[in-house]
Parts: sequence; structure tokens; C-alpha cells
Amino acid sequence: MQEKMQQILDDARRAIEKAASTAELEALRVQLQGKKGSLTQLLRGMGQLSPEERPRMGALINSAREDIARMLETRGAALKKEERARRLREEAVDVTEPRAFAHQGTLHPISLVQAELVDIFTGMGFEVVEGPEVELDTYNFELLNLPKNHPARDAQDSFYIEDNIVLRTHTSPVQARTMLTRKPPIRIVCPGRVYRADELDATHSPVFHQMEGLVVDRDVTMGDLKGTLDAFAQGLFGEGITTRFHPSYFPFTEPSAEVDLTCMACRGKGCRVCKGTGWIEILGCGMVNPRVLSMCGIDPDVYTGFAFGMGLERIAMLKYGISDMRLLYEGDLRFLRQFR
Ligand code: 2NL
Repeated sequence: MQEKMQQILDDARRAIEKAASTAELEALRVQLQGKKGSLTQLLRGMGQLSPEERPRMGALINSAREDIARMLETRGAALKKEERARRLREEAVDVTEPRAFAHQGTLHPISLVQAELVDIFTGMGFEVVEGPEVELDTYNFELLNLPKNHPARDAQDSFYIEDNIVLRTHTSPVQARTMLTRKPPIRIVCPGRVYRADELDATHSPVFHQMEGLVVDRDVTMGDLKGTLDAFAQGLFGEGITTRFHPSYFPFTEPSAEVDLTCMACRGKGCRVCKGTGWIEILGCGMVNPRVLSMCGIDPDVYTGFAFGMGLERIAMLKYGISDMRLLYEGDLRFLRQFR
């Protein structure tokens, strides 16, 4: 029996040394120390021994059991250390290694155009002012000389939230608010999102973007307006681009004009883009209607002003050769990634 036990101990030592992982060692531990373990079996066999032999044998088996427990623990600690070292080695990250670059977003063409226009006008001394998209009827219409029953106020054209509240149909209410709260000189541009009850097609959208400008001071003339827009045209499309005014009508300006720019596609020669005319219509403008100045708290006998407005979608389409406005709203990355 003593020999058998020595055999068990030797086998256990060899097996424990051979165990290559904590998992393997744990399986071995169950095998050695469990109810069906070889030492337990041996202990059970003690019944057959003589009463004199029993205590000696019992002590030997217990000491063998302790040896095995110690070996398991020592080997277990060593394996755990090895496994941890290996994991640290394998999972190590070289934070200095250059990575493959993740996808980088791009600015939307409307944002690009807006930023460019803002640059041009801030370069001429204009400030950027923004305001709410949900607007009171008063600011969106009344103060701009669009009285009740004016056709532009029809529910067909505007999104009404309540009786007196609309989604702004232009950014003019931002300028009206500015005139009401500040004293001239005023030189501002107001970019932003505006809303009209239009069906979405290649050239219209119910949500689109505008930028309007307003200058109010003593002695502001139509010459100042023309000079400002000439500088804008050259800033946007480069040297050799000029403006051409023709008479128009807006309730908030008097006189009013529509402004053509030299066609940027053919530089005025005449092409498909300008339908052979050499000119492209880009904006509307005029001298601020004295009634508007007066309603906004500015004395029209002391001050004059000019204002203009343009659609950013139209400019983006002309600048980048986009033929269908819907491309600007679909969020197709194959389209958007071209603008970087
Ligand atoms: C266009 C034409 C225009 C204005 C906007 C304006 C604002 C105030 C007073 C007077 Cl507060 N005028 N804005 C004036 C003329 C034209 O926009 O075609 N926009 C897309």
C-alpha cells in the first residue's frame, strides 16, 4: 500500500509539472483531490489494514495529500503568472504606431457655400446674426410690409404652427429684430434655414437656405448696394465677374431689383448654363422700404438702407454643377464625399 501511494504521489508530481494551463491544472486537481481521486480511494482501502498499521499509513496519506495540495498551488501560481504575462504580451497596443485613418466626414455643400459667403461679407465688415426658425407673424410678415391678406402669406405658401406663428419663410425677420433692438449703423448678414410649402422637385424644396444682408446708416445709396454686390460677385466667382440690375418688386424694398452675375461657367460668352445670355440670376435686392424702416423703429428721414437676399441651394448648384436639388437632401455619401 505504501508503494502504491508513492506511485500515486510520483504520478501526481509528474502530471502537475506537465500541466500546461490553469484549466488543465484545475482538471487535474479535481482528479487528484475529488471524491473519486486516487488518494481518497487509497484512504478507503485503509479498512483492510491492521489496527497497528492504520495510524502510520493514515499519517503518510495525509502528508501525501498535503504535498499534492502544495504542488498544485505552486504550479497554479506559476501558470497564472505565465498566462498573465502572455496575455499582456499578446494584447499589448503600440500607441505610437500610425493607424489606418477612420472615415472622415465632410462639410455639406450648403455649409461650404454658407461659410464662403459669410467669409466674403465679414471681409467687408458685415456681422453674422441668426434668429429663430419658428417665428411670430409680426416679424416674418407684418414688419416687412406684408400685411394680412397679402398673397405671400397664404397658407399655401407658409407653414403655420398657430394663428400667429409660422416657420419663417425668409431670414428677413432676423433683420427686422435687429433693427428693432439696435441703432444704425447696421451691417449684417443673416444666413439660415427657411420654409415654404413647396413640393420637392429638381429646383424646389420645402426646407431650404438663404442668406440675406442689410445695411442701414446715414446716406446709404443704391450705389453702395451695387458696389457691395459687385465685390461679392468677384469674391464668389473671381475677377471679371460683374453684376447687372433690372427692376423688380418686393414689398420690403423700394426700388427693388433682381441681380444677374456674369455667367461663371462661360465668363459671359454664352453657354448652356446661362442659356446663351452670358448672365445668371442670383439674387434680389433693393433700398429698404421707408415703411419697413419706420415700423422697425428707424427714422426714414435720417437713415436709408439697402437689403439683399439669395438662395444658397441655387448658388451651390451653380458653383458645383449640381443639376437636381434633391441630391442636396438625400444624404447619399457617394455624392457628399465629392465635396472635400
Ligand atoms: C430673394 C430676394 C430679398 C430682402 C430680401 C429685406 C429684409 C429687410 C428689409 C428689406 Cl428686413 N429687405 N430683404 C430684400 C430684397 C430681396 O430677397 O430673391 N431672396 C432669395
